[in-house]
Parts: sequence; structure tokens; C-alpha cells
Amino acid sequence: METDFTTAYIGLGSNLGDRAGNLLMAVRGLMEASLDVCALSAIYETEPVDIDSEVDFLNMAAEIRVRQVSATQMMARLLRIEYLLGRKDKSLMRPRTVDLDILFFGDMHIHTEFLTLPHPRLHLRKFVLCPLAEIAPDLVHPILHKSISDILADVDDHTEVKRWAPNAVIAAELEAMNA
Ligand code: PH2
Ligand code: MG
Ligand code: MG
Repeated sequence: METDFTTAYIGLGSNLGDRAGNLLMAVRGLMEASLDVCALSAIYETEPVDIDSEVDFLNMAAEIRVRQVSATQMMARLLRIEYLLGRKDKSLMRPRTVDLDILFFGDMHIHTEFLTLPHPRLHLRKFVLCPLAEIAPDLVHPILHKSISDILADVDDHTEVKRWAPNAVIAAELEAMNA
């Protein structure tokens, strides 16, 4: 019996349209693509980093377990989900309905034109580290040899990352209407 599996982590982001709906549709897309979703973080509202966006992102992280699926095959499945959810513009820094990035694929290190693993910027970005620390605080980065919670504690990124609280927005809007 084939029991070998790989645990991978992905970062999900959306800054266009129904941001939370897009993330949750993407989670369904992962399941439909036979990517076994074992854990999901909460949703975080995050200030845009290195990108000109009027709209804050929503970000989350997922733990995925796969058998007999390569990192490249998994990336192809993620790109297909992005495409199905309407990401027509492939340029890196444009608003996107959903962006799915592989952060780790087991301990694999690779660097090709198509895919770099671990994700080359994950250790610099609170919008990735906060949700990831929720589901994998003790995961050790295979190049930096530091845990996600230690990387997060030391990160030099001061952008705002907070738990997404949709009802707080509604309450603030009601308050403004009544003011
Ligand atoms: N993704 C980017 C660039 N900047 N900023 C935030 N807050 N969240 C993201 O997901 C994000 C970003 C490129 O993929
Ligand atoms: Mg990205
Ligand atoms: Mg991407």
C-alpha cells in the first residue's frame, strides 16, 4: 500500500471583488483538485506589500497533503484554480481574484523559471507568516533552519495584518450612517 505523502503549505490571497468568497471558492477548488486540505488558518486582512492597491488583501494559509503529486503538478493545479476563478491577467502585481502560492512542498528546494521553493519571499512577509504560524508554528524552514513562529517574531515587516472581522466593518458602517 502506498502510504508516502508530502505535506505542503500554500498561501492564498485576494484583493479583488468578493475577497472572502474568492478565498473560500479556492479552498473548494483545492478539494476538487484532489489536494487534501488538512488545515486552514483564519482569514486575515492585510495591507498591500510591494504593490499599488487601494484595496487591502485578504490572506489565509492551508496545509495540504498529497500522494504521488509533484510540486510542479500541484502548481499546475493551483494555476488552473486561479484561472477558473477568473484571474485573467497573469502579471504579478495586478489585482487578482485569487493568488495561490506554494510556500513549502515538504523539504523540497527547487529554483526554476516556473517555481521556486520554499517560496523566496515568505520569510519577509507578515501576510504569509501570520496565517501560516497559526497552522504550522513549529514547522522549520528548510533553508533558514528557523521555525515559522521564530521567523514571525523576528520579521522586519511593519505592515498591518489583522484577523478579518466582517461584522466589525458592518458595525462601523452602521455607526457612520447614524452619526
Ligand atoms: N501578494 C503579492 C504582493 N503583495 N500584499 C498582501 N498584503 N497580500 C498578498 O497576498 C500580496 C501582497 C504578490 O502575490
Ligand atoms: Mg503571491
Ligand atoms: Mg502567485
